[in-house]
Amino acid sequence: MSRLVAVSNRLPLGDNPSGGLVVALADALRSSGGLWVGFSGEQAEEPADRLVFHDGAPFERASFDLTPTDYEAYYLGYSNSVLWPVCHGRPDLMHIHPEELEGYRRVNARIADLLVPHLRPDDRIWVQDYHLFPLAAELRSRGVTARIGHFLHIPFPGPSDMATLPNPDEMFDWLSHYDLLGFQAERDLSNFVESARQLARIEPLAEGGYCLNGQETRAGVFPIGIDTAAFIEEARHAQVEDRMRSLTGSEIMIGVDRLDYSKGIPHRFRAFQLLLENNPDLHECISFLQIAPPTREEVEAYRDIREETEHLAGRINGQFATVNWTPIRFIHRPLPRKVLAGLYRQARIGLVTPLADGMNLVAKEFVAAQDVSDPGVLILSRFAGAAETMEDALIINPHDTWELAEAMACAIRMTPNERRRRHSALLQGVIENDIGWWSATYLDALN
Ligand code: ADQ
Repeated sequence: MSRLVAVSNRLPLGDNPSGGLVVALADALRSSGGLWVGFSGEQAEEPADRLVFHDGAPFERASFDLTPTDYEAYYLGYSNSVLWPVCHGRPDLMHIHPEELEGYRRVNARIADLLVPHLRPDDRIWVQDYHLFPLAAELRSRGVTARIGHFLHIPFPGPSDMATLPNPDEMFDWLSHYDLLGFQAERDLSNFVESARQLARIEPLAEGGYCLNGQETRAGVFPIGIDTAAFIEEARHAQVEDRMRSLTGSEIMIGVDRLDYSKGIPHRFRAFQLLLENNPDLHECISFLQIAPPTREEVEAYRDIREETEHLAGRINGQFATVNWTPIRFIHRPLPRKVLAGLYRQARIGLVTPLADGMNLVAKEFVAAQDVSDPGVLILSRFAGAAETMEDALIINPHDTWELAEAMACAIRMTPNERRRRHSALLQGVIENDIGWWSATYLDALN
């Protein structure tokens, strides 16, 4: 079997890295004697001009540092202040700075320079996500002929959002150098084709093939999953922290997200407020636990969302709290996986209400963590990629506060039979399309 080379923005370091993508790639990398390359997370004024190799994993890992200027331009700038908002339908939050686009190009070119000496002609190279769109073009221009695939973890924009980028033409040129483009959902594949039809040159070929700007490529949908078996075990044995036990006096509704404007956290707070306004009988019977560690706080839009959510939670608690009951508990830090798994299992309702989301793994983790004899109910936004395959959730439009509040009430009152029927259908999908299935299916297609 030819060697797999994975490239992602961050290289998972530490002796025992966990997390879905790590598990998926680790399996595939281990069995092919593979190599994983990514950013170390360290900034240095004068980074080494070669990759630094790390021991401690059953495959090779190699990292590079970034200068503070490159980190700002490539990561905070073009990746997270241009591509992220545009791919999540928020071009109004985009900040275009030509020097940041230049930095994004420069970092991708540098990664190609660092990588080329370590490549073999029969490698399969798998590039992850929006930070690295130009990498295939950079590798090809250095003579690399190996197969190169890309997987996009976030949504692909439709033509009107795509047209707001400073460089839509260049984007399609970057994409055209991949042998395989992988998307999370059918929605993304059709956005890609429609955007390319309007903003570039694309002709369909046989079997998922396209001629994009004169280059042959293929595109397909590969919905990512979780390490379901491991998560089920984790939830079964979870020890919920003592200080969390006090919550169990009432039913718990849980939300778990990075604190990001795409996740629709204020929308769920407003719906919860409406639920409490319309259903005084539910006061003191239901608490909302929102776990949302801040991310990317150097970016202004992320500071704004933190302020907005804290303010809303404070207002709702002020309006409804009693001596015995705090309606919303808002935790701003990451929790260990096994604690999360236990909380999911205790919760009566899982709230996953993004305004846009590539897939959303929390929806799958919530389902995997439930006790099959008395499962909780998943409320899922139609704008999460997960909604395409998790039809037995209560599917809602997060912009419609009334509909969302109604779904919360319906979930609280749902009969055990109905909960079990929905959960068992959802669980089957989460088991069948797990993370191992995802990487195997993608790599099969790349082969
Ligand atoms: P994210 O935007 O990070 O991922 P998501 O898919 O929900 O979104 O994954 C988040 C992961 O972080 C989950 O495994 C979750 O358990 C964990 N997490 C979140 N909050 C946590 C907390 N407080 N403590 C501990 N862990 C926490 C991007 C895309 C998604 C896509 C994934 C994978 O935006 O749409 O599903 O990649 O492709």
